[in-house]
Amino acid sequence: MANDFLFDPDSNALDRLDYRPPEYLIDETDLHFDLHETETRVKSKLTVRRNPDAPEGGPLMLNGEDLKLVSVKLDGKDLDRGDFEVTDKHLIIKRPPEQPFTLEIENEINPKENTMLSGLYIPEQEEIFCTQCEAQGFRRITYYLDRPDVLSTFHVTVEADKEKYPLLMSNGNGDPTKTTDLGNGRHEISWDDPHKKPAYLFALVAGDLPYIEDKFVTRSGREVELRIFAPEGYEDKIDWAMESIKKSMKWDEDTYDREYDLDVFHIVATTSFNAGAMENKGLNIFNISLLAGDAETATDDRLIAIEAVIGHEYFHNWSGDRVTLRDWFELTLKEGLTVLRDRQFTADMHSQAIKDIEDATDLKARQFIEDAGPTAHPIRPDHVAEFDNIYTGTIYEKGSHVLGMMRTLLGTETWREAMNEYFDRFDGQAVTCDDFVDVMQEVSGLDLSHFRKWYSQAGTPELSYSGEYDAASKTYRLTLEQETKPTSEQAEKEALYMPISVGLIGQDGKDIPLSLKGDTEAGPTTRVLHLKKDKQVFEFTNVEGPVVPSILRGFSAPVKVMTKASEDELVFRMKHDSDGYNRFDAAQEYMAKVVLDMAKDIEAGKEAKAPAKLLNAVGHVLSTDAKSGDKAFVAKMLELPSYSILVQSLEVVNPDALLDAADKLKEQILDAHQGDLATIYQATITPPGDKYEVTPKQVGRRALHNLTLDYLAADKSDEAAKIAKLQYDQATNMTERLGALTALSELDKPETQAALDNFYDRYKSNTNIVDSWLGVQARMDGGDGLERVKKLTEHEAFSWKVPNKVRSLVGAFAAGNPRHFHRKDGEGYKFLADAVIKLNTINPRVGAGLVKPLLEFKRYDKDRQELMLEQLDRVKATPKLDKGIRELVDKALATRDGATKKGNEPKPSGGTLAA
Ligand code: B3K
Ligand code: ZN
Repeated sequence: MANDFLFDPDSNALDRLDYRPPEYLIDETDLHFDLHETETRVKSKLTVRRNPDAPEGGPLMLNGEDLKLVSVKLDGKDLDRGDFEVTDKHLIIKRPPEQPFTLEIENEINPKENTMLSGLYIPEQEEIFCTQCEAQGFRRITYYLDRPDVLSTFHVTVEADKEKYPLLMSNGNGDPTKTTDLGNGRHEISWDDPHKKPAYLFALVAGDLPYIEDKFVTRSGREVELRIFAPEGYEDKIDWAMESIKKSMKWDEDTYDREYDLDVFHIVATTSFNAGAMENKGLNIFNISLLAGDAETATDDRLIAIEAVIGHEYFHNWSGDRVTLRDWFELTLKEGLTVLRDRQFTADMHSQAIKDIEDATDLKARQFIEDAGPTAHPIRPDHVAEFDNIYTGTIYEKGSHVLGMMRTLLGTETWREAMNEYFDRFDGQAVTCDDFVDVMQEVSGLDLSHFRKWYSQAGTPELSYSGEYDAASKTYRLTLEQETKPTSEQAEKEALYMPISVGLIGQDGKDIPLSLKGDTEAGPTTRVLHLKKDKQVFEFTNVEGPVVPSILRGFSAPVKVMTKASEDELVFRMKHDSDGYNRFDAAQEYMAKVVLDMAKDIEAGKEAKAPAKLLNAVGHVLSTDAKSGDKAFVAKMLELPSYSILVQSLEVVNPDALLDAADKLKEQILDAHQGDLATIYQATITPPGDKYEVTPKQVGRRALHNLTLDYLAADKSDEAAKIAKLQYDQATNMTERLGALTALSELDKPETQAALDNFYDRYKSNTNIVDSWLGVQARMDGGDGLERVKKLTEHEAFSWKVPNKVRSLVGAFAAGNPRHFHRKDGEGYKFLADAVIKLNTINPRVGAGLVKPLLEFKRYDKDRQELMLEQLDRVKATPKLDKGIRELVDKALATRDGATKKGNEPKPSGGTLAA
């Protein structure tokens, strides 16, 4: 099939290695939109020529889906019926001329009925037109070569009703208010984008949207008009977004030498959007949840996320737009890289240690699960049926960590130099991950051939270590071992090349300077070891006494540490590790061990008690760090490991026992440290008159305040409900108010429902806050959780057509309420399957995202497995099942009878801490 990847008829998947360059190129794309809600007319005029690099010259197969073709002309003449063919996927021009030609196509679309929110659509309850074209939405607008390696210059004219749609926008330079009146109640405007781009970066917006304006002057002096548009009622909540865009522009100049390249930068927010946001050239479109927010209406975490996503989409202007990708298999080229850039940005704006902790925790909770399950894929996958299915933790987050390792290997300065070379060399081109690594290799002079294996091998490498101290020779031999278990579609694994950052902590709690055998002088106290083989030994010299190893500092590689350190060692590292991430990790590891042990006791009908050693270690954090230290860090140290992390260490998960164990641990920590927790809670109250700021100091204070409240509420006492209610009533910001509401939601008290009702009444006009309200209730542990969620699907605040609502309620329930989702009667599973089946016709992209918790059936007992499989079978039997949902369900069902996952065997650490 010309112009398309080949289909494998058996798997219905596309193959990366079947890539062929396009046979035709489109130099100019002239689009005219005559916007009408149910009948929009699209006229396109394409300047087409044969691709000299692929001179086969077969038929021209333009992609098109859900389009009504009106006419097609070649070089100004109507094409004869016999010269073209229309299928449900293509418009085929059978015998295109050898010489360049123009193709004029007219077609009709129905934006109002477009509930898939892909292509041109009218969002539910909004009177605007907007678009989403990545990955393959442009073909739902008009017939086109809808592939990222066809780059074209776009000229776009938009015509619409003048009253209803005063602002008309597309990519490029211009002022959306300066339209031409057409005299018949309609008006129009033209947009020219000087930068060639693939169709997935096309955007169009029309509507009557309030906006704010500002300016940014780039470092070479270009003045850029910044405008942010939001639905009515949100225009006073986008100042933080405006600050964020200015910070992003400056940061990318300072850190990556990247300057903005148009005279305007527009951002539009909508309430119905499949993704978080989209990096369309010069016209980013955002999900309202990641754009609107201020102190009163968004939490600290949300504001930092808004800043990060604004940064992310802006950074795509270079890593994605100016240098784009050859095909969708290469998605991590732009996404992994842009996530790495936004992670650096957030760390620079706030705190490196907290960012390291959050990113590592997120990777473990989401991506490690993916790697261990039926949809495991490498960061550059080889077979994909639905490209929208690969917007995953693997391609985004793991991809960013792979690049982070490359940066570690190159060093900061060489990385910057190599990145500049990458952007310069490939500006205006569609390239691959191999092109990227070639540049890194060339500029650094390093041999990265082995490192490239990260792009093709799926699965989480498991890292083990053991140390041996020899007092006579004062040497410490550290053995590092790696192993990657087979993943669902890849049995054979090889050793990977990874930087392992280590330190050795002396008995006095201080890091020792590290010299490796052969060094002439003592090195720094943290060193990066290059692990390339299954097993390697590193010998440290001049080690004066026993040490405790601190391995994988700063989470230097996206791997799972398998070695189980002794409890004494964990406590020691909780107190002394100079690496923030590893100190936190020691606390997590210890708490995870305790929760898992307690869960076993609960299952065995025994009393579940946390060891005094852990309670004392927590006490140490509370009494020492909370007073002197960084509050954000203390809050992290006290966070219990999440359910999705805990399940990864279990052969068979018993959700109730696990959740009860975590509750009990919290209660016992409260019991042991009520005084300290209450003191810290009081000490972290916002001082009267304090001006709200998103600074590490304030954010840390509020995080610790909410966390201590959460502990204080662990005994479910009336007293705790009173404290939470008081915090709820007196809160001056959303962080504290939502923290209080969450604490109340975990208590079954009269205050609980009262606060929930009050919260809804107070904020019902703010769609984002209503999402938080749905989310809190979706996760509630007490009462009949499923019944509550079912009822909420009938609430005026809920709509199946709005992705944010579905995710906040149904998605949060399935992924964040294990007790009720995993009900023994299978009703939780049935509810989710019903939702997926419903969404199959409304918005299958959202349905595919929702189905994932069911794919995890292997982690549960036989009875639950059967119930989950029954629902997967039901989804599979849905008539006209979307190919994206089918791909995921098929992958899971293919592992139905396979062997169950191997348990993770703990290994001793070989730390030499004297007891
Ligand atoms: N590139 C978009 C995601 C598009 C999602 C398509 N299913 C946002 C981002 O990663 O920046
Ligand atoms: Zn992105």
